[in-house]
Amino acid sequence: MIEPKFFYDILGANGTSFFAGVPDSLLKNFCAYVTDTAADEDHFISANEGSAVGLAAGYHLATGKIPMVYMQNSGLGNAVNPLLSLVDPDVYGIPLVLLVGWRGEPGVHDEPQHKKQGKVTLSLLETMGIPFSVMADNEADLKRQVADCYLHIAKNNSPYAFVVKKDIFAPYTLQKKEDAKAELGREEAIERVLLASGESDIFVSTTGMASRELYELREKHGMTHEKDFLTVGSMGHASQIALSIALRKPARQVTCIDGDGATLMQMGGLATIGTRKPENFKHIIINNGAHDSVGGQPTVALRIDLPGIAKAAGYAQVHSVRTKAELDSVLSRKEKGPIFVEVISAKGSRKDLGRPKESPAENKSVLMEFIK
Ligand SMILES: Cc1ncc(C[n+]2csc(CCOP(=O)(O)OP(=O)(O)O)c2C)c(N)n1
Repeated sequence: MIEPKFFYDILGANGTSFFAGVPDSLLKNFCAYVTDTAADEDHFISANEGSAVGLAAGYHLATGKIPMVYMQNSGLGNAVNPLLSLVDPDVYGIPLVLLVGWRGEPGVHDEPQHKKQGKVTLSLLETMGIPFSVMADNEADLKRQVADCYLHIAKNNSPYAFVVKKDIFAPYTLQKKEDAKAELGREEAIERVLLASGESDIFVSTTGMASRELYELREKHGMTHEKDFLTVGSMGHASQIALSIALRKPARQVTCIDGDGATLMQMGGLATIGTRKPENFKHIIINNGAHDSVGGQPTVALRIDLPGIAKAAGYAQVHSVRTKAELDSVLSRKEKGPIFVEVISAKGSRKDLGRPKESPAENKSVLMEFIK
């Protein structure tokens, strides 16, 4: 195993002290160490992985130094465009170190949404012409890999990636915790929304714990699962899936259960919802100010006015609630949508939280049957 401090320090010895990225569960110990250690101006938990590449590029332009961009491999898709049209040596040639968590590594059990991405991660890097090492699990080999990385960067002015398998980084617990003072936890908030819903309502839930909790809550209350689309991958896109269903099925109520990290990641989607104005659309944002599902690293969502943004984007009704009573009161109103409800929530989840038993393809077919 590699101590986060060891890797952080050898990067520093090579002149890398700027970090931008979106957290990942496989990188969570390293990300937490960076969050606690790097100065605020040297660490950006960015809206999405493409923006992290942009931030890193600007940092390099301003300082001449080599930044690091970290992400889960599912974020490679968000980063492909700036990697190929901005930092690539065929374009501007901007050096950077990439750190990519390898979910879905072939032969290692993982969730269905990671399977395809895991299979193509190395070949995707090869196709993009980004040299990489699968990160060593011992310090001596890692030192050699780091030396190769900076030699390559010095010669080619281009990115170099470390691909990180499961359990490579030694444990590190995040010290800088920004907890929202909140009465509700995410699961409790979802439960109240679920219990206030009608028989024919459709739910689309976001990536991470929220979808697992919605699934378990259906079981707890003896309900079936055909009303829910669990957006297990595609972080940030649940609201657009929900919007499109709402527009095609105006007689049904559609509720999107979203996260603050996911909302920030694809915030432009709020403008599409606000201008299409589906009256049957309710957008519930569980704002715990964190990427809770992958280690609890902070987002900026508790420092901005999300309902204000939704209002300006054209939502018909916007609310922000902090208590069970406030949430129940908002849910009981008969308002026309699109409705935006920010639920300020505490971080954390049950330790024994399960996972959906059906495959994504099964989820899709029962939902389509229900919608028909
Ligand atoms: C494109 C992409 N980047 C990163 C991830 C890893 N990831 C899964 S869940 C999650 C956090 C989501 O945060 P938020 O939407 O605030 O929900 P919370 O976990 O706090 O409930 C992240 C970063 C991912 N699945 N996809």
